[in-house]
Amino acid sequence: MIRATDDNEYYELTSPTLLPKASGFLWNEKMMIHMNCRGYAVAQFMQPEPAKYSHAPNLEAKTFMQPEQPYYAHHPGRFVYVKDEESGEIFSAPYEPVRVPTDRYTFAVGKSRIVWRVELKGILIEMSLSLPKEEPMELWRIKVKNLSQKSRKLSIYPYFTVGYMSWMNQSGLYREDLQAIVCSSVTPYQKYQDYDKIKEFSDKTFLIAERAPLAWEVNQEAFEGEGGIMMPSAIQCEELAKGDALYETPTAVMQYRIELEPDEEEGYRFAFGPAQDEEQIARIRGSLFLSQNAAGEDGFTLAEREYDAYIREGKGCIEISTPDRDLDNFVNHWLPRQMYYHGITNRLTTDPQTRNLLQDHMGMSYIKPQTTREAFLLALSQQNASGAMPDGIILHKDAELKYINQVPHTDHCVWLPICLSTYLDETNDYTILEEQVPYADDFKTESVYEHIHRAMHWLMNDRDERGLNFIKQGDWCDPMNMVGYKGKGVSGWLTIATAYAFRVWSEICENSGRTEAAKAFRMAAEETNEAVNKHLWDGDWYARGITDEGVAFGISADREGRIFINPQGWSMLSGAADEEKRARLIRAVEEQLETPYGVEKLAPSYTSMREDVGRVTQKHPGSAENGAVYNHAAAFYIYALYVVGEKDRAYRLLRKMLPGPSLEDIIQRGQLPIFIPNYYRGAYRQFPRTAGRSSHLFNTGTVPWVYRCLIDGLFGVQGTPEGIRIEPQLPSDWKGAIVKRDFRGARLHIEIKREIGVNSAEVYVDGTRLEDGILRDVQSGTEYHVVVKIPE
Ligand code: CEZ
Repeated sequence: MIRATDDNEYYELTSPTLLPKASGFLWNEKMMIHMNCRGYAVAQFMQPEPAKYSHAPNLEAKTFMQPEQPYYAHHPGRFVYVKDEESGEIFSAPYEPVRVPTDRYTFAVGKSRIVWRVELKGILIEMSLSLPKEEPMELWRIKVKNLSQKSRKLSIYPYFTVGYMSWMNQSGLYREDLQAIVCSSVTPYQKYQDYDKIKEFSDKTFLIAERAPLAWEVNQEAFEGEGGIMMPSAIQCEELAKGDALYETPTAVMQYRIELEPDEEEGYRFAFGPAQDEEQIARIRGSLFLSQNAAGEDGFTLAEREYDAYIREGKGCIEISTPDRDLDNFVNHWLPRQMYYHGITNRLTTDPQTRNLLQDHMGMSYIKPQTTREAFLLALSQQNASGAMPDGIILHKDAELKYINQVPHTDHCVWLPICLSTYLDETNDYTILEEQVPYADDFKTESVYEHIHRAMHWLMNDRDERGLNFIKQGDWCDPMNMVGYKGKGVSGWLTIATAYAFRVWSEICENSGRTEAAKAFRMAAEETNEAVNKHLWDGDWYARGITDEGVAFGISADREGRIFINPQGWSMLSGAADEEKRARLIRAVEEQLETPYGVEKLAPSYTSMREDVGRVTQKHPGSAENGAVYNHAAAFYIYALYVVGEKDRAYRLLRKMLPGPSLEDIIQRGQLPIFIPNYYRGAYRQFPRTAGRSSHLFNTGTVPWVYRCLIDGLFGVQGTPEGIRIEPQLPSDWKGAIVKRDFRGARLHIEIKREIGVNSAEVYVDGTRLEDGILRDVQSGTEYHVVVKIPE
């Protein structure tokens, strides 16, 4: 039902109904498309703000990508209707809109291509989607094959939804000269000042066909008629009516009539996407279909090939072979891809939240560290001289500051040293600290070191008399907006995270020869930890915060929101929790937050508004920050478990981030193991029926933290200023593992194996034992053979 192909290039699902929301996604420099297994699609392109060319059937709200997207009969999608001209039977691929049960069905999600193979009544329909590398458009191949013993007369109707484009102006027609359906619209606006921007928009949607269709329809209502979307009247007629749309909802459907002998097949290719004008559409057509290179390859094939190469650039720096094949597949093939997506697209926003930009680029340290460097320098150039980081980083001169970035959150500074440390571990590029960068509100230029120093001091000062950090309208938890809006409330998590940031910064100072500063920040971390223990320890775990009215929350006295995961994990990172506290809080987490699907963000989930905590309590219990298995928070906790050497607990939770291995688990999650979603439903103890359900949202800060769990924790191959420390933390029931690690231009082939008589890990490099497990002076271009013997 669900399996990786032998070459691990694709992940396949063989039923359209088992996991009806299963999906895959593709992206390029300008767009993203999220395709579900039944043919529904959500696509966005940047101009520079996200925009659509295939819209919902009614006026759509503009919002960031949302979890648990509902699908419905008229949801935007890409489909092929098929009519048997002899029997009159009608069905569709991949499954929607007609929903005729298939004889055979495969939804295959690849890294640079999504393919469906659908067999029905002796006909095979194969649909395949790829993208070019730069341009926002979809490249579709559709193949029809006669699998039956007799010749067949068919009409096939590729159907690309265009939807409700605009209330000001929308229309569409077939252009013979372009061999394309062209739909036009004007993005609605009201201020004349916006006209200059609007007039440059790609407000047209095209469907270019390589082969001239017999007929077409461009009018959604005329197409559906009384038959409706499942059995459109236009398809029941002999030929589509070649209609147009005049301030009517447009659509793009074409008809091809074919006769196929047994085993005979026909192929069609289409390009679907946004354009500014007809000249551009003509150019696109010319380059894709009407010209060839010296090798006889046309633009379409070349674009597919270039795209594949582009996606392959997003390689990680480890390749693993462990007793857990699903983990291997995910880590070797899909996890770096998801990190790369974040680093390249910035989640399709022009003003990513500062913490997101920094963490997404922390992930890029493992793939393209040069990009990380640039992102950090850009972020710091938008810092205020007070040390404060803004809520969003502007990536484009015309970017609009989004709603969430108009809400003051106080955590952005902590991410600077934390994310930078990963970049330094990977590259050892301490020269970044000396790079001169301006401030947003001051003419002076200072080094990156000074910038972060100021950020650390900002955190040190933005505190109350107890030494606890103010939360204002949120911290890492965006919707925790009413704890401190009156100016007094503090964040327990942020205070703990600040202690950790000081600790990390102190190490960076030490490594760059700044001993005094290192000492000062080590002390600052200790003092902060003391304040944390004095004011936030609740007996068995740490409180999440203290409200404007001085009420501690996330404590045992609370009926809902008694325990939050973030303060617990981070207290292990910051060093606030000593061994005894650690044991207690780990037990509390296991008893109250752990579920078969991972560890929940808080529990019990709030069932009604708590006005001194904020809108997080208004989210549906078990969804998102209100007690889901919010994977980003779960990853922090797992990382912390590795840092304190809790390898079995860490792995148990890490494994739960992936659907499976049992079919039952995969069905409950509803998702293929090709990305980690931002959450699985939680509130397991309150609503077990829905617990485990995937949000299907692949935008998440989880992935770089999972990669850190693998590099710094599980496989123990973290960079240091001297070289690389080899210190694996395999779960007890693994006999061994093999890891290929690319590091600063060198390649390490590491074999980890249990051996009788070994008491603690022994590391051998090319036969010689390393006493402290650190391989020094790693030479670029060299291959190292490493053996790690660990106790039986
Ligand atoms: O966004 C994420 C943020 O992008 O939520 C995280 C936060 O750390 C990330 O920076 C935890 O709060 O506004 C909301 O209520 C939502 O919670 C979104 O902000 C949330 C979405 O899941 C993002 O896609």
